[in-house]
Amino acid sequence: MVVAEEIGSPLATKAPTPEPEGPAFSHEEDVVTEQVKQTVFSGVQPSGAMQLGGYLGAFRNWVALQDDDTYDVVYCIVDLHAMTVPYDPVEFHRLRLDTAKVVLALGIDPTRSLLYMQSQVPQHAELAWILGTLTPTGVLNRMTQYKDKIDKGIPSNLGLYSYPVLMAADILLFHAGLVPVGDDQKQHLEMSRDLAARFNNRFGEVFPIPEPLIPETAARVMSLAEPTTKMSKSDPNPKNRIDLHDSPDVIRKKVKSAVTDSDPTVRYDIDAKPGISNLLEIMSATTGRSIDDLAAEYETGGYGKFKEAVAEAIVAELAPVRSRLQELDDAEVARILQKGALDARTRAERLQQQVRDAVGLGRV
Ligand code: AQP
Repeated sequence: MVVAEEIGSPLATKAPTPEPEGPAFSHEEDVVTEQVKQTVFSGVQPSGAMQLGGYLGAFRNWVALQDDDTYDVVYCIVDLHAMTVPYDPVEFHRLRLDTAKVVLALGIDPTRSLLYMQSQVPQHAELAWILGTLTPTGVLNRMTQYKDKIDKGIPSNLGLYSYPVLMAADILLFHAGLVPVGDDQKQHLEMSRDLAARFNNRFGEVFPIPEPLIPETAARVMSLAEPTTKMSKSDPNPKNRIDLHDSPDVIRKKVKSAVTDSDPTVRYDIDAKPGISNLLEIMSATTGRSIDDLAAEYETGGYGKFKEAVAEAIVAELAPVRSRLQELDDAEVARILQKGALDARTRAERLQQQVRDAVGLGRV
């Protein structure tokens, strides 16, 4: 994981100076430019309404990296991943568009970021197949997210089992060197690094070894009602999370009912006070103030006053996203995605040809 100075977001940790990795391709004109930028890749599943955990763990960094012109940024709605758990096709269609809309409302600007839908770029699936031939099943058997989902009763299937291989393909397809993600994706990222190295060892240097970019604060935001489990958009209880669509009043109600403990002191102690520690992390990430500073201010004032302050910090942080969401219309979002898919396919095809040549699948 890379850690260095800030890059615009109070959460962001920064990669070392980007290393040249060959020419960068402009996704707008499909021409080779002289500029050498490090590629950033990240994705979000359209598996539910986007939530505060993903926002603090990953999406704020998406925007910070876009706004830093040292980087060439590629963001993807990873809809193929979302098909690995049971879903309703009609609802899924709506969620795919809604997820893209929220990504745009976060501040992702399609003139500066390549934004597209994974299923519209078939090279993702092709590279996943090739990487799958390099993946020992023993490695997949150790993936905790797969085991957690099976333990929750999600039916096992090959797609869910090989999810991290497709994720590695997503990252490596555009030769990404930096991947902004939350802490829950650490193990999958490690596997992407391993697969890049295996590929390079076997077929020659093609892929950079990607680094995760994980924030120091709020890297794993916990559920409000069950603070020992991760806040998740597919959690069936909506009170467990703050959705990025939630109104200020709903946010206030959810924070007010967040589970805490019976000792009314506000202090950071993950084991003894997981609920309060989670709220402290959220407030620190949304205000930019340190946890120690916040704990000192709210230590003796009671939980009610502290929760009110946490809710107001979240409301203020999400206000710009909320107002941009109201301005975007579906037709404009669809147009952006169509253009993004076209640019992504062109760029992916060029890079994927290097992979085909390396593995012996070159043109005949
Ligand atoms: N609670 C969280 N804290 C910090 N980061 C988080 N992320 C998700 N939840 C938290 C990060 O958000 C990015 C997008 O994640 P995703 O939607 O593609 O998949 P996920 O990690 O599986 O997120 P969810 O909300 O838990 O989705 P479901 O419920 O569908 O499994 C990732 O970078 C993730 O780390």
